[in-house]
Amino acid sequence: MKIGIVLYPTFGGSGVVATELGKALAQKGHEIHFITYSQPVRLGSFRENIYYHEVAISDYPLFEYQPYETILASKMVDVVKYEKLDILHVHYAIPHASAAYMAKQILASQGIKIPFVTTLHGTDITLVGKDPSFEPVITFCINESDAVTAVSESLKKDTYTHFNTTREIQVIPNFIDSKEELPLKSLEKRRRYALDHERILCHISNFRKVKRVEDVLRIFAKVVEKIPAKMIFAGDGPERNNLERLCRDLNLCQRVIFVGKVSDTTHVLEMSDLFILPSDTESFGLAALEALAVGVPVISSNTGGIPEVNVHGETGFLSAVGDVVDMSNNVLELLQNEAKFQQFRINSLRRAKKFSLEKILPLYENLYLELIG
Ligand code: GMT
Repeated sequence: MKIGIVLYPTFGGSGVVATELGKALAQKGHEIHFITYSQPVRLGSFRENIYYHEVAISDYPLFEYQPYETILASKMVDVVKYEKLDILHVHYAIPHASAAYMAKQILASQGIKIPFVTTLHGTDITLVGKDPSFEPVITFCINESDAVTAVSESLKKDTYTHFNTTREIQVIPNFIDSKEELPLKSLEKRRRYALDHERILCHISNFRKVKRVEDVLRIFAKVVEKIPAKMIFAGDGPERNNLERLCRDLNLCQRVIFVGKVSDTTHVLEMSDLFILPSDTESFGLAALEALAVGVPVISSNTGGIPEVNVHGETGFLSAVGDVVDMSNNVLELLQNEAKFQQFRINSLRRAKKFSLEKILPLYENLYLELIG
């Protein structure tokens, strides 16, 4: 099949999922055309069957805000028409689904039929999408997409709660290239960040408010009262300054490392003992799945789709949002009981297999085939 994938090229989970999906489909012989405004971070260098079409934003002085959606829709029309695409798959509803709808109508007026799939990722529904300034357009696009998928049961439920739609939404969970065995922890790499007797906790995100990064630090502060440990923060975003300030206030700077944005999170995860994810809302928690896939148990909140990924008492622990005391106790419960910790590591690896690429990829392929007919 010739598939157009529209995505955000940044570090966000939806862009990562879309890029990895395209790469996996290309490896299976499909022709993939990524359409977005800059090279997706996870795309890497040249790959067979993969093409990238940049949506170039022109800077006309009349526009205080550049009409990205219009330029994107025009680009979609062009790519579908001249690359002879069979289907479009847009990740994150805003503004990709409405641009796809517009492109579809333009192409129909020229006698070209193209179905489009919209995958809902989370904040396009739970935070931004339900806002009255977006809601009518998102409702319309959900109803007009040829198929709609959501990355978790929880997100599907939220979509029905927040939008006036009864259309079918298929849950296709996010996926991971799962490993057979626990990776060996590289002592040499680890020693650059921690002493041998210290534990390493990590958090990876875009540091938006919804991630509650300050909770991560408060959990860590309680943990280091009891055991020697280091905290690695990977990623960057609007809350980083506040977080660094809190770090100084809590006198934790010697124990906390900010590595910034990393395109391959495995490097950080493989050095870590536990992953901390105390988010306010999370439709799935791709970062948690990435941790489980390298045998790193997860201490998280119990919000949204996280319980569909992290199993309480098996691959980590779940607590109410904001309950930093419970979360720090859970960290200590695992790190102070070596047998339990090792069992949780094995469970984590096993759990990640439920979301393996081999299981999830055919769900998308079958959906495309159904729509193309
Ligand atoms: O977490 C973010 O703010 C980024 C956002 C995105 O769309 O890039 O992530 C959402 O999609 C991910 C991939 O499906 C999910 O794993 C995240 O849980 C979801 N984020 C939220 O719901 C807050």
